[in-house]
Amino acid sequence: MTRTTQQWQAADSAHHLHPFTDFKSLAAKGSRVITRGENIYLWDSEGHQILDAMSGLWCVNLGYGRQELIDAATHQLKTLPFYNSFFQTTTPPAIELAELLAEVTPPQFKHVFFSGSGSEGNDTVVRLVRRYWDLMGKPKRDVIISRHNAYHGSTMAGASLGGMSGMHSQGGLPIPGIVHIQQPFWFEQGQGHTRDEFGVIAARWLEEKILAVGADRVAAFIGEPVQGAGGVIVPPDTYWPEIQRICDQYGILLVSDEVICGFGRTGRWFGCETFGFRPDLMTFAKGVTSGYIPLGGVMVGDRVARTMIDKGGEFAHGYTYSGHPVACAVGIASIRVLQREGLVDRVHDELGPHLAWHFSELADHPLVGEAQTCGMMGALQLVRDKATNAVFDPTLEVGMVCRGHCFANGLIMRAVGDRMIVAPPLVMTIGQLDEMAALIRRCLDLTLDALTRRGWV
Ligand code: PXG
Repeated sequence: MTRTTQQWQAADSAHHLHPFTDFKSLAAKGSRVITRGENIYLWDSEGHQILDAMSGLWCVNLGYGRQELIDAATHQLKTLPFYNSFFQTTTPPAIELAELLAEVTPPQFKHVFFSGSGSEGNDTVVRLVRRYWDLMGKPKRDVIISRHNAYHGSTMAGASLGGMSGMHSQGGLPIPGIVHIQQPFWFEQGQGHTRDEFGVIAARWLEEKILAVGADRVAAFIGEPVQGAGGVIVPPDTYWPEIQRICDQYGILLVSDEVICGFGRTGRWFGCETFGFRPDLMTFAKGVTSGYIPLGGVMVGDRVARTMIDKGGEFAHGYTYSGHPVACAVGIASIRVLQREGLVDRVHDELGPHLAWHFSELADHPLVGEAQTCGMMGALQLVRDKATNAVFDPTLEVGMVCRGHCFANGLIMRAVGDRMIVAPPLVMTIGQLDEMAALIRRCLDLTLDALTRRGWV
């Protein structure tokens, strides 16, 4: 059924509560209705074409309309649309995807526990970590350390692991046993040090927290290799190796949340490979199916898997959709496309460097104080005064002004505060990257004009 935009919007605001949304202000304004996607472009209900520089929500890494993924889902829907993996049963797609994940992940990973999303995957992480230490005879080791401005999902455990103050203030979070340290955000906290010096300083905050909590109480540390929703915060090269050293020294489990960084986004299969650390557990979602269907999970490294398998006893945890056959079939198809088209190497050798080059050019723009990229993700920090890196008053919401110009000019770019971020599909051509960079520059210029007119710069 075709409806006008206004009709869609009226029905939407009458019945649909959107995630992370002020329902009152959205109802007054009306949603943008996205009706179609092809390759890296979307179309809205007004017929506008939009370049999707966020890959949906960091997930449509292979672009829209991939026939291989559609065929895999269709075939599986016809053959067996659902069966569970409880009660000693399984299905061929779940087995084959588990096998394939063991092949493409680092060598310590031979086992996977499936979930339906990244948030659920991180709930599973909390359960696995605590079960592991119980089995090791150390049930008091139950504290998990995470970071402020981390994003690990929106379930009670996911939001607790995350470090978003706005989420913690609603609903009495974090849950007990989860504590946070500061993030490795050089622009905000490290100026005055070199990036490399700051990386070590930021990692040592973990050691300080371990000593404050008590080393015999700490179960695990969790982090995103690059913080995504927090604003594409690329840590200094020295950060993760020092985190690894500290986790090793205190025997703490290291968890890499690869929901955004996994499956090629950083130019290696997983972000931990780009940054040189060796996690015990790895959460994934999004890119595993290129976002075509919900699927997530946790890769369980030998240290934890062997303990759970060898010691035995039921792990009392699981979801109806753990190992959903249709989702797993799409996961298999999507990993096969990444392999067949050599997309991970292409991000590493060609697309990532080209994006980095564009961002280094954009760094000259008067509004840009810092430009960072890692593989196919990038951030532009907007500043009021380029010479001093003075930032804008946050209440001005300058990032939202810029995002408004992007929306109006056919570009989807996210604003996290005054940090403008992209995570484009991994299938982009060089020409499409050039087109995206030209749009970004135009939107920065329009933003500068608007801010100048308002007297804010
Ligand atoms: N971990 C990380 C690192 C994520 O980025 C999740 C876990 C949770 O995944 P699910 O599938 O439960 O949503 C995420 C999700 C944003 C934004 O505004 C980012 C995410 C989700 C929604 C919005 O950038 N990341």
